[in-house]
Amino acid sequence: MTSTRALIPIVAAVMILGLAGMLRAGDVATRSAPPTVDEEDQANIVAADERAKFFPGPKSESLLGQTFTTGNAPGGYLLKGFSLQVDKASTPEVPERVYTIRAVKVSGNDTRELAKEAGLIQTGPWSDDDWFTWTFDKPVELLPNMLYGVDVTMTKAGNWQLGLPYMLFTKSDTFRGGCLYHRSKADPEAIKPDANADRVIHVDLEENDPVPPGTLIYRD
Ligand SMILES: [Ca+2]
Repeated sequence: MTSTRALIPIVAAVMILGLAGMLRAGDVATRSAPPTVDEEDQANIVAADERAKFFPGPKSESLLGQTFTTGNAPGGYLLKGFSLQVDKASTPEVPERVYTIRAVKVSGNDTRELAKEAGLIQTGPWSDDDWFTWTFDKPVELLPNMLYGVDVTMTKAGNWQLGLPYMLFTKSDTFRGGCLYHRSKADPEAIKPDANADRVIHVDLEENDPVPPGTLIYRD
């Protein structure tokens, strides 16, 4: 039988590993396999006919966004993250890149920010057709049957001459219920949607548990 004293270092080690895992949660994953599309996810995994150069900084084109419409699950959804597909391989020397991601509620050309997470770090090279995945540290609660958007900007790219990513999209409506957008230059709240374009994207969603009527919720 294991004594309590013997368990203490094990518990401490598990807590430290857990904390380290949490600190890494915001990093950007790069994979060659397309993301798995689970039941509640929204995805536009199609052959692209265009690509957008991903510039760092505040330019309009440097914000890569896509809107989508949630389904009718009564409890809504949890937005966990999203992935975009890159066109061509990086150059061998890839500096560290840092990104900011957002989830927004969309109404026409206006947005309301629901979540913004900065400092997501990408290191290492990528290959042709890889997928970049940005994950929210805190999943974002979404209501059913509403128009939302996810977008990403690059806040640090190192030396751009070492290569910038080119993210793929289609110049036609290949994804129902949403479209590609950029930032409108004048106002960070305003976006510039393009109804005739969609990003090659996977939006990671899961159904949120509906709270049954009359349920008591205890909080600390
Ligand atoms: Ca569309």
